[in-house]
Amino acid sequence: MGSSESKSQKPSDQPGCFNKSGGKKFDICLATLGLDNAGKTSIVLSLAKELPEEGVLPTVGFDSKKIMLHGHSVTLYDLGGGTKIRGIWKNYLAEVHGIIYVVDASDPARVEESAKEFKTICQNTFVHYKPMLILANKSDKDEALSEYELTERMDLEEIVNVNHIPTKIQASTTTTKDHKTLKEGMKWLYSAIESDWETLEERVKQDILDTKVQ
Ligand SMILES: Nc1nc2c(ncn2[C@@H]2O[C@H](COP(=O)(O)OP(=O)(O)OP(=O)(O)O)[C@@H](O)[C@H]2O)c(=O)[nH]1
Ligand SMILES: [Mg+2]
Repeated sequence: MGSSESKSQKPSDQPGCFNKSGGKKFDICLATLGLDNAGKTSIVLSLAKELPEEGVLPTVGFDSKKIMLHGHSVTLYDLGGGTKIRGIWKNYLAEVHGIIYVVDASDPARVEESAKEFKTICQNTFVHYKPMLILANKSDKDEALSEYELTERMDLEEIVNVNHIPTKIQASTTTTKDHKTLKEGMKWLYSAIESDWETLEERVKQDILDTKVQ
């Protein structure tokens, strides 16, 4: 199945919904960013339990998927990472509560390029104070850099600290059936968003208004 088949969906803004545990239901919106071939679509489809065995096609533009996480609705924006598409990333930053930044850890030759795009994203004011999960993807490959190596090579700590971005880096792979590493990363991202929900929700509403007056 090609990634272009999934339909675009925007988060619902219906108030007053409750999850199974009786708590208020969040409509979380996340953007998945990173260079082409990093594994973004594979990750989104893995989380949606829809990863086809035959693999995925490069994303041309924008796709999205809706999943349930801890009883909350999560819309995952899957943005193409090709050089001609990266320019659209910034158009989605205002409306997201958090970001998943995917790096192909098995491709050291492109780490510098990924670090450059990462820095540009982090410097965008719509991203400041929003939780960011960095996935060091393709960790199943022998040549994959470790979380520590990527942190050093991409100067991650300095960039996220300067821009006030709560961050976790997690080695991940879409090749295991249980998707344990992805679930671990998402657990952290969900907790970070949940613990700051009221502020993030207000912030996103304001950021969306700000984009309209710009
Ligand atoms: N070995 C391995 N390969 C992976 C993994 N995740 C994705 N891939 C492969 O990497 C290639 C690119 O994956 P995509 O999910 O299309 O990458 P993308 O980041 O969405 O790329 P664009 O849509 O072009 O931006 C595909 O051949 C995937 O099968 C992983 O964890 N391990
Ligand atoms: Mg893709």
